[in-house]
Amino acid sequence: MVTGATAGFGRAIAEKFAENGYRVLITGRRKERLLELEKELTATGTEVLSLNFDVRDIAAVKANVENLPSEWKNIDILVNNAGLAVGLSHIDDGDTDDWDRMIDTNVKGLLYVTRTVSPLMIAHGGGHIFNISSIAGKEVYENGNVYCASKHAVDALSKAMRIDLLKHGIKVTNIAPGMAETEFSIVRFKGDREKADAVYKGVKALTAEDIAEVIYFCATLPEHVCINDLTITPSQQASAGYLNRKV
Ligand code: NDP
Ligand code: 8X3
Repeated sequence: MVTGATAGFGRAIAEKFAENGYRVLITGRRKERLLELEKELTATGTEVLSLNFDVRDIAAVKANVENLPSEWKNIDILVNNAGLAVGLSHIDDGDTDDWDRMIDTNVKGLLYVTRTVSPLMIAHGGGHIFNISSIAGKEVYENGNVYCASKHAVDALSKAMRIDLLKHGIKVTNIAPGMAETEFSIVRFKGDREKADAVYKGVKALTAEDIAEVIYFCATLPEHVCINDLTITPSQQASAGYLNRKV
């Protein structure tokens, strides 16, 4: 099960697992994109189920997961990927609606999905949860305040989940990507493509496929091996603020 599979990492992760013969359950808010991906993946011969809901809506999360057909309830891998950054401003100047969107999606949405899916994993004797945090969950940078706080929360929740779910045989892997070119910056800059493109100027950024590759690797290691935490950056990035741009 991959949340936020209509774009970026989520889409690439769904494609990677589908091409390797996994049944995939994809979610997102944009129904047309979900149906388009469902069609694409189904054509490869894999079984796909798409669920159209907003992770911020606990009633919708519950209704969708609890009403899964029984043959889809044995979720063994959950990728908590749905998330976003909205806005980039100093704390004294931030838009509180943007803050709500980030906290509600990145933290509360991830919690709602985990709260609903983890009992299904426990019932089936184990599983593997991937939480997509960020380099922003390891460091903070100017203007990143609330987004960084939300991703630090994901980092903390990965550690907490690993402890709480240990006895149930559920592995938890925290993934902390650096700069990756997806729709992320377009969303952060509210549709301003010029600003979004400038983020990646002179850098060969990570691709969604790079992240999918890493997650697939972690998910297919032997049962007794759990990668707890991975920070992944482009070779031209040393930390959130240090980039060797070649322009
Ligand atoms: P994209 O904008 O390309 O994709 C984001 C996905 O999240 C979309 O499928 C979107 O689907 C989904 N999503 C957003 N809000 C919600 C919601 N409320 N309910 C359900 N789905 C939602 O960005 P990325 O692929 O880059 O981002 C994926 C994750 O990776 C995020 O958590 C992001 O914070 C994190 N990340 C990204 C990095 C980057 O540089 N790109 C680096 C580090 C971490 P829809 O709009 O259809 O609902
Ligand atoms: C996205 C990476 O550096 O823009 O999480 O916060 S960054």
